[in-house]
Amino acid sequence: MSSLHLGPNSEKPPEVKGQARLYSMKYCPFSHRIRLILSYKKIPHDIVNINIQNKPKWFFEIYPEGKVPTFVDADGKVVVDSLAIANYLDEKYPELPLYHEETKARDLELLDHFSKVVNVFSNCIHGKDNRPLNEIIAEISTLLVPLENELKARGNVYFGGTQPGMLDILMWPWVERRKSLSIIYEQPKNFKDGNFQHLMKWMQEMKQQPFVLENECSSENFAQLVKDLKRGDVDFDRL
Ligand SMILES: N[C@@H](CCC(=O)N[C@@H](CS)C(=O)NCC(=O)O)C(=O)O
Repeated sequence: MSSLHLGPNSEKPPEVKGQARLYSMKYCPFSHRIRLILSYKKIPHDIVNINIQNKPKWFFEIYPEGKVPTFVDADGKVVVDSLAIANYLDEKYPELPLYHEETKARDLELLDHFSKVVNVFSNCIHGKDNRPLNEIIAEISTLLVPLENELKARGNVYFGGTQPGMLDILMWPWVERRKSLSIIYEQPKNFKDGNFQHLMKWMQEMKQQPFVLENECSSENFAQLVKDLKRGDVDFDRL
């Protein structure tokens, strides 16, 4: 169950005894990572959405930095930051493990590498990158090369093998929002799909996973949110 985005006049929704809770924002890619894991592993939880432009006071009592995702486990333990929450959930719910012993260290290295893509993307959506879109796409493409090579070397559809794993899931929110860049920049993008055959196949397969479909965020809605944020007129519940 997911709520409207709660603001300063809201009251904290009562917790359901024995159930974990994710504080989230519908379009936040970091929160999206955790929603994907909760769905994939079928972990009982509820979702409370936060208006991150105008936060409720009670939310700072849970996490003084006031960021989402914030995960509050059934026993009251608070875990913040998407990678830390993801690792916490994977340890606590080891069914459908998201790492393999042999590839865990490399997965973490590649996740660290992928954070460079996340940074480029963040600069774009926060209006901090004035380069033409094709230059930005060229930089992202260069950053994707080690990921393409890794998929090829692993010889499976997913980084996780025959099923999606941690790297697949934690990268996905930005891949799913990829088309928003040309909408935000109002410029066509020139991404050379042919150089990324394994990633393209991976994307097609990921798209069809039920837990991915359940949590879909369209590039159009995301781009609209970014434009609304820029104008300073955002209604997280309108889209
Ligand atoms: N490193 C954090 C980033 C989380 C983050 O930046 N969340 C944004 C929403 S997408 C947020 O809460 N922004 C509100 C704020 O910074 O006050 C993570 O991986 O969870």
